[in-house]
Amino acid sequence: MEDEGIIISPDTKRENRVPPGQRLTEKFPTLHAGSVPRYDLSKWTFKITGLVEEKKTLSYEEFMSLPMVKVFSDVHCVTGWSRLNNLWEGVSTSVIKELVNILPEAKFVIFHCAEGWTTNLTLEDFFQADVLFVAKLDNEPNTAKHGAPCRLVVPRLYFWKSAKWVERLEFTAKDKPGFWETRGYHNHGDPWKEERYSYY
Ligand SMILES: Nc1nc2c(c(=O)[nH]1)N[C@H]1C(S)=C(S)[C@@H](COP(=O)(O)O)O[C@H]1N2
Ligand SMILES: [Mo]
Repeated sequence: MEDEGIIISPDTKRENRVPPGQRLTEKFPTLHAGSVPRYDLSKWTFKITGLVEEKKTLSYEEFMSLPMVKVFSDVHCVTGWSRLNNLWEGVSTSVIKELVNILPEAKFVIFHCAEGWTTNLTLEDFFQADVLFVAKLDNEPNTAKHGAPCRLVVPRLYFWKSAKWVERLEFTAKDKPGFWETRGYHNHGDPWKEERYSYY
């Protein structure tokens, strides 16, 4: 697959691709707090804010005409299911660096989603080569229940970090634990270390 220019998420090359405590499913369950938002795409925007030289707002057309890449990855949900062999297509996070100048003080990015749902990543995790905002899954347009029009996928972390219905990025110097991270989930979420929950 590599010769087709697909970015292969490194965890798919492990001899055992199923992290501890996970079981495989062929299905693709949906999980979220709140309801699936209904967007008027003619009014939908994607905003980049916080510690950037100049804030930026993109329309749906502008966002969808950004260059896209393909990523092959596995999905590991903290509730215990894993879904292998997903082929995503969308906007690589590296494109964000071409849209705005991120200030050197920025160390984290916060994802602001529909209904006020948030999650947080370090810039190091955000800019891994296999992280993208997906438009398609397995060659079909992504669906609303799985986060369309703008769904982040972070293959190397538990799936709750893969924010659905992203509306705004905020670059920050200080971390801001998100919806699940402030309700007992681990702040980082590496499935290979079983970073599921944190106990304060
Ligand atoms: N905006 C938003 N994104 C979200 C969530 C959510 O509640 N709201 N739930 C997360 C969790 S806990 C999981 S497991 C995955 C589920 O994604 P799926 O419904 O596509 O399987 O979405 C993540 N992204
Ligand atoms: Mo989850």
